[in-house]
Amino acid sequence: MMVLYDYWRSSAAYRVRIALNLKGIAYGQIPVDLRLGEQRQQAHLSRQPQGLVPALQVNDDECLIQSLAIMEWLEEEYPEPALLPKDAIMRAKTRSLMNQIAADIHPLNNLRVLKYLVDDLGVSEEKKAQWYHHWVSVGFSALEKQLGDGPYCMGDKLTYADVCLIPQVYNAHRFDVPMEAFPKIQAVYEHCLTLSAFADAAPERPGDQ
Ligand SMILES: N[C@@H](CCC(=O)N[C@@H](CS)C(=O)NCC(=O)O)C(=O)O
Repeated sequence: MMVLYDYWRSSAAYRVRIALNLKGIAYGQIPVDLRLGEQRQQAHLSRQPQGLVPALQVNDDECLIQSLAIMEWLEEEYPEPALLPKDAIMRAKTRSLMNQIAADIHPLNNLRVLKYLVDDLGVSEEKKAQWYHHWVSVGFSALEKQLGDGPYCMGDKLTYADVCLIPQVYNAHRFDVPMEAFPKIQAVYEHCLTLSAFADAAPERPGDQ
């Protein structure tokens, strides 16, 4: 069975949990507690040299890292249900949304970046929150313009763009980013959470509390 090195609140790990659920793949989970710094311990660095989660042990020999690379591998090895469109232009547009979230929004509000702002650069908690809100809002403003009538990012087909978006919106809610300016993003979020693959992967799952 595959094993996911995971942290419940990690949005990159949350992407992979959703993807595994959508593909119907059973997997085990080993927590790597980011708050305790376990991601920087040698045991984890030997599987993920960057000191980040997720990492997915796919067999006895191979442990894959980087959520988008893992998702692409899953798509190749488990093509059904397809989470990238067949049409090459639509596939490129889907990957564009994935990258806007995973490469342009998420890295700026990652734990280690926020920690560096506060611990090393002496930024106040208030300014840290301002930084977070600013970069998420810049990213969401652009995304909002690219979404249509839903219910998914790419219209009526669920894709990896949704798999990337939902954890980022969860994160934005957690940091109290006002969502009024992003009604399409919020609607996709609410719709996806009605699906068990998303709800079961959520950091706070229904029934947890
Ligand atoms: N591009 C990476 C990002 C991974 C990443 O940033 N993970 C975060 C959690 S969402 C992490 O492990 N942070 C630990 C830290 O900042 O110390 C991916 O998609 O896998």
